[in-house]
Amino acid sequence: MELHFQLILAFLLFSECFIETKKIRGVSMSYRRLYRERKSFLCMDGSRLIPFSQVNDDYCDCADGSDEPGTAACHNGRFYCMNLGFRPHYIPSSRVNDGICDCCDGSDEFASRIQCSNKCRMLGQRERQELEERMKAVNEGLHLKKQLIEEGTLIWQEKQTQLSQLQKVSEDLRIKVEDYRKRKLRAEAEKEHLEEAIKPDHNSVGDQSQWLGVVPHDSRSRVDKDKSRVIHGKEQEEKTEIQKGQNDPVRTPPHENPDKLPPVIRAAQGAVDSAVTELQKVEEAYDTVQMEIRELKEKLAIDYGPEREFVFLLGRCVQMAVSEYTYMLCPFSQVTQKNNVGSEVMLGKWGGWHGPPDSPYRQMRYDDGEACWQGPNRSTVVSLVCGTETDLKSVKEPSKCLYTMELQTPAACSLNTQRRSVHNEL
Ligand code: MAN
Repeated sequence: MELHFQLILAFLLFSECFIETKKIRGVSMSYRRLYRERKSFLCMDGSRLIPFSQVNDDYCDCADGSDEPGTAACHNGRFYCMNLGFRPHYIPSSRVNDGICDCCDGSDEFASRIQCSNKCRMLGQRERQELEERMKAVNEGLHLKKQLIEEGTLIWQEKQTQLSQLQKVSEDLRIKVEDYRKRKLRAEAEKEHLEEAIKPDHNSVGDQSQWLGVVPHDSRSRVDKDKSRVIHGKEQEEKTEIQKGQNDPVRTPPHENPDKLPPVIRAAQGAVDSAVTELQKVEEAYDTVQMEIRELKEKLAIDYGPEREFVFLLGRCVQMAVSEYTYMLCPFSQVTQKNNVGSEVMLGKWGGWHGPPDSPYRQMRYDDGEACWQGPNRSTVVSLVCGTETDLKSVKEPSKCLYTMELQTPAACSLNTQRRSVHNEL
């Protein structure tokens, strides 16, 4: 009799347990208290109060599907996989008992034709191992980042020194340019003066258009009308030639025909020419230095991160081959795409940081690339991820002429990366 009683008690306890399990299947611990009420159940959206027996009875009573967490009855229901040893998560309750194991603990297939083995432990172990490796990589990345910051500081100082040197050179060249301009003006004035001095005497009769011939540089003051008549021999012939030329209606002006100029004018012209050449040279040098200063200032004005951890990327390029193209990213400069016959297309010029407001350095933007046929101008967004190497990880063209790249670099590692990794896991 006593045994009989004990059997009945055991059966009742088992049934109770079974009912409890059935009722609360597919519900997370935090929501379980809402399903403890035995008499009635209030739909989670508060829309209906139903008898508790209608919970998980395979009929959808609540509009939000909350009465059927453990069956596929509601189209919008969700089933909670506890996945002990791995990560708990929700699946749409339509997947319950559909013959596919969705929860790693197999709990979604409790009345299914298939048997799901519990893979949670194995998945958890694998994930923990991956996490450990990732954490190791982040730590190594953080260590490398320190070196990159030091490298960047040196590069930055070098650039600053370069700038002040260039500014000094530029100032010297500016003085030189002024000096050479004066030299040129002097040479021109001297030549003009000489030309004036030996110009044919238009007032004198007979000798009207004669050049006055060889006049020593320092004796030009002595040149006068009288001397213009004292011309002999070869010189006389020369002047006659010039005379002829001057009377010719389409004659070449004397300064464009240097061979026919009097030697003194020729010498003066030579002085002007060399002053012009010298001036051009220093002006060119000055312009080049100005351009270099402008470029350097532009580079120094770029934001290289809070610790200038990205300075080291200046002047470096990384590339990756994807199908028939080779993509090249030159940070803070441009992105290009070369096809297999060697023609190159520009996919964007440095356009600034593009990450979300709380972490702007997570993305770079390169805009205004070459025009795309029936599409926008090409542009590229580069996402920076923490890694122990500085290299491209992926290149994609998710929509026509809009490219995305993943650049891994220790410079992108931060304690936040570390926290994010942990947070995303278990
Ligand atoms: C080239 C490449 C492609 C791009 C097409 C658009 O083939 O730049 O990436 O999609 O042009 O016409």
